[in-house]
Amino acid sequence: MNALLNWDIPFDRMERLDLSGMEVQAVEKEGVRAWRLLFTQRPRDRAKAGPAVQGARPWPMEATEGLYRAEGLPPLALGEGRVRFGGLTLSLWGLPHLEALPLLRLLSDGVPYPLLALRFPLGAAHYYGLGERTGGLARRGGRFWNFTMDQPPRPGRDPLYLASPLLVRLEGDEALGLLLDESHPSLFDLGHAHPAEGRVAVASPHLDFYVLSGSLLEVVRGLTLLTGRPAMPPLWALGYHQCRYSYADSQAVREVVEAFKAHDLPLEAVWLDIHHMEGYKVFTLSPHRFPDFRALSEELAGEGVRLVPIVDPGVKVEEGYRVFEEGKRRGVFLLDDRDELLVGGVWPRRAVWPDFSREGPRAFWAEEVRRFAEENGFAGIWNDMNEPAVLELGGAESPDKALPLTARQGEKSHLEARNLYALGMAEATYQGLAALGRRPFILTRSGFPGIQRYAFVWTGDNESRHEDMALSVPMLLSLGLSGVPFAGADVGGFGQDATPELLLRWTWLGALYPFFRNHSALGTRRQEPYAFGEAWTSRMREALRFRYRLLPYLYSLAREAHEEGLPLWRPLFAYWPGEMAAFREDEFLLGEGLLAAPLLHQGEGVREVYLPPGTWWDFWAGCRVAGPALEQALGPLPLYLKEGAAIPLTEPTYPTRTARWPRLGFRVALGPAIRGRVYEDEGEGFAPGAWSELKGAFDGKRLVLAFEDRSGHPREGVWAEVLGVAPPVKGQGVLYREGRLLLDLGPGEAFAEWA
Ligand code: MIG
Repeated sequence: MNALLNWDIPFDRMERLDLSGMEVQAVEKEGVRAWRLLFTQRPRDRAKAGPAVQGARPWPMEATEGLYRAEGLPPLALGEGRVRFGGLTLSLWGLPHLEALPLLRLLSDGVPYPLLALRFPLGAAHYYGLGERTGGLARRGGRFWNFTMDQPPRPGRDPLYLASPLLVRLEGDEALGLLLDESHPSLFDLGHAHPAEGRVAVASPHLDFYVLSGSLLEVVRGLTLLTGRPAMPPLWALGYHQCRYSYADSQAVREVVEAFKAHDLPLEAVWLDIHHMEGYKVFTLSPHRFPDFRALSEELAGEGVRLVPIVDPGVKVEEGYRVFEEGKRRGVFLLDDRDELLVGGVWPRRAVWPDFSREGPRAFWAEEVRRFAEENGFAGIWNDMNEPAVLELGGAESPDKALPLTARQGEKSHLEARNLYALGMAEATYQGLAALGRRPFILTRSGFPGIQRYAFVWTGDNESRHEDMALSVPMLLSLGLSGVPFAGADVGGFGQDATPELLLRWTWLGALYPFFRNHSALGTRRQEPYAFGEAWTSRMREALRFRYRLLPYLYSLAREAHEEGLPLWRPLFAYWPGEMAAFREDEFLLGEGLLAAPLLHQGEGVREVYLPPGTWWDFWAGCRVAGPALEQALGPLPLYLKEGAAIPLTEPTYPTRTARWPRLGFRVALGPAIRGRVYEDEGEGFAPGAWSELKGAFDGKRLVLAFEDRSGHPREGVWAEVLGVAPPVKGQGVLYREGRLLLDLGPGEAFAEWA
């Protein structure tokens, strides 16, 4: 373990700092406003920008006697050594420099950084965010590092692959976001050292942070605007993905594709893990394993199946290897503190790492990505080991699998730039893929706030256990609250052997993951959805087909994430912060209208479901439940529609083509006001799309629905479907069969009446 993460920060020996060095600014970005506070000790840091926040402009403000006001922003007070904003009162602390020195040597091999900290009473609030963590959604009582590390998500482990110095505080129905815009390693102690106090420490010469307030989802929306909106994914990214470490040759890839076809299972992409390379050289293909690569990729393209290769950042040191030679010539690689190429061991025994903090290396990488994807017909790129993870340094195991923190990255040390490594790599990869004229699709393991601008995130090396599946629920919720809406865990589990029961449950849960990919490790039992015989395969097929039925809804939520930064998965307390029972981590909302209560435990055939206040409709059975209530539910995936929700569905067809659904069916949950919408476009490229809207009302007797179709494309049919109602006595465009009421919205409007 690196000295850094063992390090007990001596908060008790810190001194309070004078706030006169603190600059306050109101900032605005696309309608979102926040306060920025910047504490600097060196004049040159006053012009500091980023690394996460981009494009926020100063907003007019007034300051009188420590009181800062700006239109549309709650006031901020600065005085008596404290900053007050909303319910939060912060003070600023520092470690006297002399005292800090020995510790700092430990921390960073002598890089002379002071240590700054914020302290605040925790009060009665709840705390969330901080990205990818194990242990659950609630952060109170814990201690969390931001230091990207190749560490699999096991209980008690921290930090993991992704760094996210972004905290959300919720008190009653008022939320507050605190974004520490510093890439240096930081620690968030939320009542671990002292039960009543929050402490944020950062080993940096400056302390730059933003605060904003609103409802929980408004705060998330604001934080994602400051750090950048999530990229709009191509439709196929939301379909089903099959991966394994590794499908190691053309034959293996063809077998998988054939098997999916033979079993009538949907498949968007087959993923190529590290064995596709020649000698672990990135941007190469093994001519022995894939002698006919172009033919393979064209053949697959004909079947609508894409290929996504892994691209690790470690570049093999080998004379004559173009990427290495050219990169060296252009000075793109990280240097050690003596200005020599920094060499370490990863899959290639000797490798060097591009410095993605600089523009030149990013442009170099973008060009490699573009060429590699174009020549081989790759649809997206998978970035792994981008913490970056290093297995060996100078003949020994490297501490925390990290590069030396004194390594040079342009003007910065690796200590300062490490947390941003994956962000820079994703930016370069995005540029490379965008040059092909399609919507880039990137999957990354590491990241920092802002990563959502370029990539989906997966939670790394979990294991085939029910506990790991259950853990994925709070992990994905937390990523969503931290601004990363597109995320998934390896379905079926990466390490260890999956059982068919586990795989089936996980495949149903995965059908709701923003990113749905089955992946498993070298040497584990095969776990493709057809791996356990026909009886299981047909049950897996149901889950996969359900995913495809849900695509119009998921795609519309993806658009909402892109436009507003809202996560696809939302905790119940985002809407019912006043309900104690809503603070749970085994249920979630997909969008606003669909509540999921997955079966997460081994052998579990029935589970208890908490339904928040209001009326809920069982998605499958159509019966109605009045909340708040505890319900018993049966598998495979208990789902409930919120009163008034209208969820766009389609018939499962695969592989996906465009995000225009000629046959569209809204599943409607009766309620006084009914609302639903669907976003449609090419599913690819950059041409504008359109939102079409369903609106309606139900007064207990009469249901009226109107559909405003703005898609501009021909439909074969638009229907609304209502379950669990008696046959109506009157209506227009209605059809009733076995408890199902169908309303034909083709003409634009329909109604039904009951006696
Ligand atoms: O464990 O490339 O998290 O998904 O299959 C070694 C091999 C490195 C870690 C990734 C995993 C991937 C594997 N990689």
